[in-house]
Amino acid sequence: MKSKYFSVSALALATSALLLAACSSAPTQQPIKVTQGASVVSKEQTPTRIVTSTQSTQVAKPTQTQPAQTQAPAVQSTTSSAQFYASFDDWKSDFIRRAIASGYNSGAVYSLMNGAALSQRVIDLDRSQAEFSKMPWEYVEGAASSNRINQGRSKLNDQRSVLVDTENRYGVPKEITTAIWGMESSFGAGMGNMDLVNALSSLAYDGRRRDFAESQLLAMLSMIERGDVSQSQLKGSWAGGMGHTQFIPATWIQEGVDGNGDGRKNPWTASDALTSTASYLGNAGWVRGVAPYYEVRLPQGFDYRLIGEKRSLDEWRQLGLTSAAGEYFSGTTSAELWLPAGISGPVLLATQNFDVIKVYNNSSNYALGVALLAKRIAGGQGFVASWPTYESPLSRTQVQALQRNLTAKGYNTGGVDGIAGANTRRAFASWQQANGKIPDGFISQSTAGDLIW
Ligand SMILES: [Ca+2]
Repeated sequence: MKSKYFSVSALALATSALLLAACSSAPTQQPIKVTQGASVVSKEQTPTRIVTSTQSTQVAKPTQTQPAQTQAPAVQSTTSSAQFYASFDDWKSDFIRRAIASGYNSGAVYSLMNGAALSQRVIDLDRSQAEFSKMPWEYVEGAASSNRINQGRSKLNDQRSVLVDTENRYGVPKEITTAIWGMESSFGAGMGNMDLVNALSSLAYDGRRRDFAESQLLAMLSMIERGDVSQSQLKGSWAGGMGHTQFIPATWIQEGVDGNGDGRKNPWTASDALTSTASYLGNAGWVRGVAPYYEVRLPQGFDYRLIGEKRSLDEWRQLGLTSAAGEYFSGTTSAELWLPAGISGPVLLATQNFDVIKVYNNSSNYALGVALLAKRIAGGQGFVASWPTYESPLSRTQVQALQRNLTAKGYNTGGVDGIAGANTRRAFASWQQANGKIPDGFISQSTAGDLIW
C-alpha cells in the first residue's frame, strides 16, 4: 500500500529536504561551490539559511537530504500545499482525512495525530533569520573543537567494531561516520527532545514547507507500522531530525539499516544510526581511499580563472598544484579548486567525497566541518594556511545592495534575496576578473568595497 505512495513522496522529499537542509544549518556564508559534480548532489541550495548566529554546531540538525532527481508533490492529488487553513485543527482533520484516503490505517493515523498540538516555537524557529552570515572559519573551528576531537576519538573506540565493519562494507572511513555523529547529536548527547508529531504538524500547518512536513509525518506512520520504533520514542529536533545521526523520517524509511540485527531499524540505537549513516554515504557515491579535500598550494603564474573549476586530481597535479601538507593525492576522482575564504585562506581541492558529505546537509561549511573533524580524529592536522580572520561578513542588507549593484552592471546574481549563494559568488568573481582582481569570489566587507552601498 505505501510502497507506491512513498515512491512519490520520497521524490518530493528530495526537493523539500534540500530546502530544509538549507534552512536549518548555521552558516549563511556559503563558500563558493560554483560547480557541483557528484551526480548525487543537486545544485547548492542557498536560500534562507537561517538559524540565529548564536546557534552552536552542537545543536542537532535535521538535515538529511535525498539526492534530488525529480519533483513531485508529497501527497499528490490530495496535496493541500496551496490551501489556507483557518486553524491548526482544520489542517489536522484535513490531514487525517487525506492520510486515510491515501491508504494508511485509520487507527494508526488517529493514534499518531490525535494529540498533535500547535507549537508556535517551532514556527518561530523556522522563520528566524540570521542578520549576519558566518565566515567559514567561525563554523569549522566550532565543528572541530579540541573537545569534540577528543570526545570523537573516545566515542569511536566505544563503537569501533561497528565502525570498522561499516568502513569495510561501505568504504566510508570510521572517522567520517564518527564526525557526523558528533556534528549531528554530540555523539548521542543531544538528539533533541521536541515532540516530533507536534513539530512537524506545526510546520505543516504553517504551510511554508507543508509537503515536506506532511511527508515526514507519513514516514513516521510507516516507521511505526514497520516496527522500527514506538510512538513514544518520537522525540527529536524541531525540524524532524531523529536519533544519533538525525535522519529525518522519510530518509530513514529509504536509507535506514538494522545495524545490530535485532530486526528493527531504530535511529535511536547507535549501531543502527551509525550503520545507516555510512550506508547512506556509500549509496551516495563515496569513493574509497580518497579524502574529502586536499589542501594545496598554487604554482607561480597560476591561471586564477581555474578557481571553481573541476578537474581530476591527476590533472590538478599536472597543472602544478602541490600538497600544502606533504600528502599524496592522485587519481581520476574529480575535485573542485575551492577557496572557502578567498586567496588569503586555505586553497583546497574538494573531491567527490566532499560532495557526498553534502547529501547529509547541503552546506559546504558543514561538509568542511565534518571533513576537518574526521581528519583530526584520525590524528591528521588542521589547515596549513591561516584563515583571514580580519575579514568580516556582509549583512543581509549589504548582500542585497551587492546583488543590485552587480545586476545593474550586467552580472547575473539570480535575484536580490540577501543571500550570498553560488550565483552571487559567481557573479562577484566575474566582476573581480573584469576589474583586475583575483577572481576568488570571496565576499567580505573589504572585498566587496563600493558594491555594497
Ligand atoms: Ca536494530
